[in-house]
Amino acid sequence: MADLKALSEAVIKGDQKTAVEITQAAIDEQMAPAEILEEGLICGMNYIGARFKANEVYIPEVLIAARAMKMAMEILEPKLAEAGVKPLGKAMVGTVKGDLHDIGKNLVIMMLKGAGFDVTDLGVDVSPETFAEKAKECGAQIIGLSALLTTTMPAMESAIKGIRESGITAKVMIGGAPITQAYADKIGADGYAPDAATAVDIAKTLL
Ligand code: B1M
Repeated sequence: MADLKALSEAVIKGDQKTAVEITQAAIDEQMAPAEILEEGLICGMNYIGARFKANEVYIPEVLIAARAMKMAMEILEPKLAEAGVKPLGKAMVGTVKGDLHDIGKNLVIMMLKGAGFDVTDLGVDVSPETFAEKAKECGAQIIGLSALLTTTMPAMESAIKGIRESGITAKVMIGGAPITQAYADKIGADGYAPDAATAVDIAKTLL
């Protein structure tokens, strides 16, 4: 049986090959994609995050762990998406201007896809204008904004302002490590989620 603890360890070590192999083995064994994600990949990345915060590992270690997680995600993502029976709604998600963190955003996207949402990934460093333009283009019902830096939190407020001024009626959901419900209320977001799993619940209530 595929060992999810070993998968976490492969992410922690930045061992792409093993991370992909165990993920594939778990998929082949019909393990639930959400379990592979939560107990294997997210668990490993959270550990690296805590050690980075404690200055026990540095940016290169974090980057190789993030790369291993991304490689494994590439094969897991279609399985998460397959779990959705039919699109629940249309969403688009991006990391706000000035912010290059995308691991959490990608998890939110994968979980939304897994829950059956049709999701457009806007990438990172997304300007308020781009959020508004793309929402019009793809007809998103939910626009997700992610920020990981206290310095990029204000870009969320600018994005919401730009979206509202463009007459777009889509609901805006925000999240990211420094974000709180109080901040979401302050800047006029329609929803806030502390993690990717809750993001799915909130997105469903916003439809
Ligand atoms: Co950066 N970084 N980083 N970093 N980094 C943090 C965020 C930091 C807390 C580390 C620290 O100092 N302790 C700190 C921010 C401090 C602050 O602002 N208060 C920090 C810093 C300072 C920086 C740089 C400025 C460092 C430097 O260059 N001096 C720089 C900034 C670059 C930039 O963006 N302009 C930088 C760079 C980097 C790397 C490139 C090395 C790398 C990013 C790789 C990548 O994303 N491709 C990196 C990483 C990996 C981290 C940490 C270690 C981990 C972040 C992560 O991926 N966590 C992070 C420390 C930490 O969090 N402990 C840190 C795992 C991920 C699953 O969690 O993204 O929180 P998270 O997402 C969660 C929830 O927040 C939520 O769901 C996700 C899953 O459950 N969520 C949403 C996220 N978005 C959501 C959206 C939603 C709903 C929920 O709705 C739409």
